[in-house]
Amino acid sequence: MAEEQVNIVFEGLLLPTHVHSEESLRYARERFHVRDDDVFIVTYPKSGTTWMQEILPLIYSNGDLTPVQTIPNWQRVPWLEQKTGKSLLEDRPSPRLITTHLTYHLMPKSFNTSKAKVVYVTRNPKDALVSSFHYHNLATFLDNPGTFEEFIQKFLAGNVMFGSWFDHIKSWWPRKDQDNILFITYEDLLQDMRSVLLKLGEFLGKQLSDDAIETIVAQTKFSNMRQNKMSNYSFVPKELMDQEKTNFLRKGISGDWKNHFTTAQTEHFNSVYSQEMKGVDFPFYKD
Ligand code: PPS
Repeated sequence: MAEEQVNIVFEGLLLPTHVHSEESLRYARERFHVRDDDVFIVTYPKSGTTWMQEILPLIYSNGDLTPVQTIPNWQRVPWLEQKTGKSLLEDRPSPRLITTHLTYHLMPKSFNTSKAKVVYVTRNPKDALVSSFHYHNLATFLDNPGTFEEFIQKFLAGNVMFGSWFDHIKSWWPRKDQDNILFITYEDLLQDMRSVLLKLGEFLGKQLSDDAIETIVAQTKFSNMRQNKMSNYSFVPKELMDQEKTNFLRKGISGDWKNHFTTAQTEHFNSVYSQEMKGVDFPFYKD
């Protein structure tokens, strides 16, 4: 596919045309009506979206596996800004669980005046970059990432899908103390899922039984999610995602960047990171 067909540019952000259109983005921004009991999963791509799309429905079902075993993740917690957003979300009964990769400034206009909740999942940007690089090699509807070095340059300049990681986090992080926003890190999910579940339960007003917690911890383990056809994208035709090359649920670890970055690339990334995050009170991922 020619480059201009692969992406559209919306408000300065590159977005794959396979799942986004000017119309779907305008709908999300201008006409989508946010309800007070909506819950958004907000992520920069490759930061733990699919994981949270498994966790939240299980919290809402108090550990009943039916939703995650019978409904594909993109229908279970649909993406607001994608072409399917309107049809999947508009008439859905409350409480709606909604996914978005949008920056704060591009959220629906009605979001600001609502009490809707946001679970923001962030991940070490070097690991998100590595995950995205492999994803670009896997998904034929994304542009060619070039070499790893070229992809680092594009990522640091924000010339990748959904734009700059720095702009994304800097748009949401200043809202961290709002009652309706909870920040979770991918690394916390890996390290201590139980504690995160308790935090999420409290934030969402859902008291989870001990049995439910045990079930959710087991079901959301990488090895189990990799087997779950409703979450591992195995329904997507090989022409769009050739999972014989690499799996969508690829490694599921923290620190894989160390297997990819040279010393010079790490130093360069860290120096751009410190410049971009100067004056931002964000305690993670400094090196
Ligand atoms: S997307 O395309 O934006 O929706 O991708 P996203 O789901 O945000 O990120 C994909 C990465 O998350 C990893 N993942 C997990 N890691 C650990 N445990 C669980 N359960 C899990 N589920 C998803 C997935 O493997 C991708 O990371 P990498 O580093 O590529 O493995």
